Amino acid sequence: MRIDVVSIFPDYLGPLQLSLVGKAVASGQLDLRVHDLRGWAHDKHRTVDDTPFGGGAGMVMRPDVWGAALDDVLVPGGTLVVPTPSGESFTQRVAESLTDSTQLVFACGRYEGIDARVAEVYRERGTVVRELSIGDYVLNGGEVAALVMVEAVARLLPGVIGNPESLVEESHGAAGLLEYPVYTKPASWAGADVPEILLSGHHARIARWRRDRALERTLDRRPDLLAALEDGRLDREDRAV
Ligand code: 6GU
Repeated sequence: MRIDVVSIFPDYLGPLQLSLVGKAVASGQLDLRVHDLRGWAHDKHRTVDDTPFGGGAGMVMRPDVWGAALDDVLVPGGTLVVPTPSGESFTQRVAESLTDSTQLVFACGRYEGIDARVAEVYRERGTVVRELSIGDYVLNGGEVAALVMVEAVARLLPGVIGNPESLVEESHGAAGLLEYPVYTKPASWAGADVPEILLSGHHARIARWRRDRALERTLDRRPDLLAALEDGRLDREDRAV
């Protein structure tokens, strides 16, 4: 997959050189390119923003500068991702859907955002445009949100995670539940013991215990996720929890 990130702060994307995503880039699994939006500004001050029509606080990013950048960076069939607090929720399902694209272009806005015609015009031209929010709070720009989304997508690409089984049981995975608690050695630490069942070797009972803890946790912390489970996703033993 190719991922392009366009920002006035390209250095913000530096962490993508580290850890698993960095390895995916180094191994060629991920073709990651970070661009400075100011390279497409056309005045000597390299202006990218202006005052909002209709008045109000702050500045808005100019569509002509963004248009020049996106025309150069988007390849046919590429998906335009616009991180914005007014977007649809970015979820694990959305991350999974983004892995179908051969190219993702992240357009990171600052200030009060990007002129609304940019998303509209690229949509009209047939580009898939996803305006996405990573949560109900406000960041200063799209860069940190782009970091979050690139990491969530990159770890789903084939070969990026060494053991793909670790993708199966995690929170927000296929079960629709939060993940059960996990433990490692030592079996006793600070007066706290690892639950005995996990030392028993009874695989079926361990699986049931983990499922029960996942259900309890989800009910306690994210009842909205339980309510959203499709019919038939809970078995009779689940209902007893
Ligand atoms: Cl995607 N961008 C900004 N600026 N703030 C956010 C966000 C995105 N998601 C949540 N808050």
